[in-house]
Amino acid sequence: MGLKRKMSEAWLRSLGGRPGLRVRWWSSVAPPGTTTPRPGDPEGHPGDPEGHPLFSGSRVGLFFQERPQLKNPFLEDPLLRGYLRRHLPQQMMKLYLYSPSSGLFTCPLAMTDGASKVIQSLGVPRVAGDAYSRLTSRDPGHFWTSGQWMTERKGGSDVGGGTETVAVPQADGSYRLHGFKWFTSATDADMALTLARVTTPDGATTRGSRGLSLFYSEVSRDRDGQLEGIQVQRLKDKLGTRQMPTAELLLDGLRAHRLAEEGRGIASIANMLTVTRIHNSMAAAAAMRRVVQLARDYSTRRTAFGRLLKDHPLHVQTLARMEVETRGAFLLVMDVCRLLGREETGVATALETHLLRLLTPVLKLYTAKQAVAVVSEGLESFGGQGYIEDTGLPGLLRDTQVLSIWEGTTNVLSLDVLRCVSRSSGLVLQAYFTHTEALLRAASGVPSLAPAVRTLEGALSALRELVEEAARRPPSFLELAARDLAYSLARIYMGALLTDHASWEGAAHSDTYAALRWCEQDLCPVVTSERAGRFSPSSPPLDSALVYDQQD
Ligand code: UCC
Repeated sequence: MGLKRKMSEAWLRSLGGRPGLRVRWWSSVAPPGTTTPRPGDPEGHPGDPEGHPLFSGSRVGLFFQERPQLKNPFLEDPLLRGYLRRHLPQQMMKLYLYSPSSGLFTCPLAMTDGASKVIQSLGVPRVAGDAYSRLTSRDPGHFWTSGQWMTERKGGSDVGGGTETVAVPQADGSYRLHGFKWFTSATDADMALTLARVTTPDGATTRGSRGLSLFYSEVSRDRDGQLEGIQVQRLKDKLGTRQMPTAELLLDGLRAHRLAEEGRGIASIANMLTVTRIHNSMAAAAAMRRVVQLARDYSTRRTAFGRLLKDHPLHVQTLARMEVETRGAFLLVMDVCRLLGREETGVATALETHLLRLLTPVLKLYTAKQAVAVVSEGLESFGGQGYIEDTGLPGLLRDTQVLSIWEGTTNVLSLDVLRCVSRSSGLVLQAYFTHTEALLRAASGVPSLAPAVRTLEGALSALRELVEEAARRPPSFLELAARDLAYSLARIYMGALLTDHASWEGAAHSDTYAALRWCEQDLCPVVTSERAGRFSPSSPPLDSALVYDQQD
């Protein structure tokens, strides 16, 4: 008799039950498709043929209620179809539909896209010519995927402080890499872009970001099938994205080629970060759309308290909130894709280039947070079924959680926003204000949108005042304000996009309603927090006292 059963019987005895009583709560789950007769079921039996009471051995299918059905994601997405009718962007739309069904293949695709952009931006150096033709090939036999190995043992945010890998120059102009890459996603890629410190003849390196250079390596095997210059230490045991291998790699003399000027590693790989951050955001918007579609379908099948869920106004209100978030995310992702497309085809104006630089971190940080919240809410809309692995729903949440972590966390990206503001001497913000005002002007002639336009104009002007005031404050003010500032930039811009979309002649009533609903939230949290004193010098010690509270 197993330990579990012994414990169960002891527990039963302690309750006065008889050990022989047939309570089999540890029974295994029945094969998929079988169901248990339920109380009130006219087909049901009061007990099984052996006379055990109803439910004496629980046998369940995957869903007690009808499963939600994933219908055609394109036809079921009026926003997408409307947007396409209006803008018809080529580049990214397929990815939006494909992403949640891709089994995370979109991750290596993101890095492949990013790597080809980096190589292209460097004029396709001869040594990477073949790789470039493979990364951009449509022939599956020729196509390669690329990894991006940036994160080392000391962490992935402070790349300049944490990169220990060294690149030892070789007589033929190539390098040998020695180091430990701690988080390499899509480990099965054919090549990778990575950062390392070039050594001098006596083995010295330059510290910090200025010591980093960009390298390209192919992943190859020797005649015995062993990886050349790479030892896989172990696969990472991750919360989600388990379909895609992530590993710790020891680079043990890996052959590599420097792609850009020495010491320009971060600046050179920045193009890759831009592209993968946009892919990340596309995955976020697509995950939201997927869970909303499933929840919407389920609400037409599931009955509770005598009515379908779709006939419970409170349930539909919750779905409507998810829908508004999803629409805002979608429009922002597509707008940044539009800017990227214009930049890549050489037709972007200076204003659009500045906008792309500012909006990329804003987009990435905001949509990732939205996706976690919306997908979590989505799981809840299935009740207990959303918590059960058989339904496939919990995996959606696990896979979504990574979006706010990799490719720059929310705070790191908030600081990136500040960095690009100061490096551009404020030009990125000027571009933001100019373009947002233009979007609102275009929508201001539509009476039904007037409340949204007014609210957005108010928020924009409050934001402008805060930014002007911030320039007169010490740097610590802006650092504390960074996250709320990024959220404010996102919410106001998304509101302007929703309003603009609703002002289009082909827009539906629901587009107007979505824009109005979006504007019900605090559009400028940075001003709210500032008014509450959250960025004053007295705040950090209070935060510390709260977090590290030593009360007995
Ligand atoms: O997690 C990882 C792998 C996961 C798999 C990815 C798949 C995703 C696909 C999902 C789809 C489903 S990889 C590691 C993730 N780690 C990061 O993303 C790094 C996070 N940290 C940062 O972003 C930091 O801001 C750093 C590392 C860039 C900050 O370093 P520094 O040294 O302080 O950088 P600087 O001094 O600010 O910038 C150095 C240069 C400057 O150029 P110059 O010298 O010309 O002025 C900057 O303007 O780099 C430029 N630069 C940028 N340019 C820095 N950041 C950017 C940027 N974002 N865009 C353009």
